[in-house]
Amino acid sequence: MGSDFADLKALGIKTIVNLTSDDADPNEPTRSEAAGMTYVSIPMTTRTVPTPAQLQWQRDELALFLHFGVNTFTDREWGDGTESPSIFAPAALDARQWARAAKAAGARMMILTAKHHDGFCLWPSATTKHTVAASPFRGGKGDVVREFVDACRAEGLKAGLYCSPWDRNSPVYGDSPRYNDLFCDQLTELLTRYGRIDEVWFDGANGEGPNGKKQAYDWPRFWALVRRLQPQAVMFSDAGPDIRWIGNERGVAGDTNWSTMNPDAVPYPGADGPQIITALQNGDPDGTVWRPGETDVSIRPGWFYHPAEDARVKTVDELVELYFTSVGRNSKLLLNVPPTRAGLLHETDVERLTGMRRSLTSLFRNDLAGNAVRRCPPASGGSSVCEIDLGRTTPISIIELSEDITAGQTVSSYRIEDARVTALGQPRLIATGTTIGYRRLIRVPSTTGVQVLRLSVRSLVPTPPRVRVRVF
Ligand code: FUL
Repeated sequence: MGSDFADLKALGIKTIVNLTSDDADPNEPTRSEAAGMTYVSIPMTTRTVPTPAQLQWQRDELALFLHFGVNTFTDREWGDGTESPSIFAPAALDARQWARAAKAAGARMMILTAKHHDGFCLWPSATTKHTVAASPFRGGKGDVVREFVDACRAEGLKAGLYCSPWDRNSPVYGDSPRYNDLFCDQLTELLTRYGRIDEVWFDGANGEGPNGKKQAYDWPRFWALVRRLQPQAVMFSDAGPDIRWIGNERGVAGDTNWSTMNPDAVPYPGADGPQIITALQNGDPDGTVWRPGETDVSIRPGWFYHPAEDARVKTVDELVELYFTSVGRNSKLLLNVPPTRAGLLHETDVERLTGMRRSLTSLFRNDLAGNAVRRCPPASGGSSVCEIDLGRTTPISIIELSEDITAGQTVSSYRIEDARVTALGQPRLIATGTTIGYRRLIRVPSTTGVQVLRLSVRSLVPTPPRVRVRVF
């Protein structure tokens, strides 16, 4: 031991941190000195864990995103803020139809673009005239946010709101303190008029105002306001604070995906650079905050509805694949389904959503490991090996692994083998990978059948994690 310390000292390392489990006081780090080194044992219970709201957010697995506004009527993706409110005229808007489609998809929440970059407010805001109140919708008496929230409640869904900080209509955008005041007023309206809101979604888009100056957002102020007005809501942005962006809009979470993050890795929403995208995709096993990744992707090429994309709606198989690359990689899927100019979800999109859920239900219908016999010899040093005996030889197509994330995320690698020894004297490798987290879905290429699976996991802490295994 003494010579190990000498090596470490030569490297300039003076403190050794060890994560302990049951052999230490569960709450207090212990310290000891040896050979001029400080040895700190941090109880495992100090590992970062999710808040109840983050846990629920993840367990919900799927939410629908609804991009709707003046862009729906101009056929654009980003409005420039000069659109006349008179163009906003959805003749058959029915938020209950959105909510029913969300339920049929198995989503537990919907998130609406209350304001996008064009600055048009889907609610009658007192902060600007650029709102639904100046549109023909419901004779100028309409409130899309109200109808949206009411529909969520009626169908038992949670409601979330996206309010873009970038506002290309506001004359005070770029005049930083004044715009920050206005933005806080808009958030206050959204978070006090409509009852409970469970997710507040921010992007980091940041342009110049009419004064030619770039707006400096006061993120700590925005976040503190949301926390005060809706303490149970999770806040999403590149920089959290509760939920992080997954780093792309293709629907693919990092194959290695830690829910913990180093908060300095992405200092503010909209920060850019390859190392930031890597941090968003993968998280950080040594991260000090719990900030799981949300995977946002659209069912169509664009975020807003464009008639020309009616034939380019993702297929059921593509949607199921997105579920595997998001939920199946320890993330949550936020699937955008944009309302049409009528104010309805397009029938093709609804049919695909329903088909996706039907397909997922059938894929996960029959857990072949439901009555399996598990043989898990005592494990040590953070590694464990379990054999799962399915009771008979059977073809399998999906293996699902889940950690008990209420205790944090600790598995850093896994390996699954067919325990039956082959002619070469080796077990056959089925899959190997890194993180598990809330849910890891592994597709197994067609097999001739397997009876006993051997699962080996390596953990960051000495106590072997509890990993649930399901087989389909
Ligand atoms: C981005 C926006 O610029 C896109 O228009 C879209 O709203 C996407 C979800 O977020 O930041």
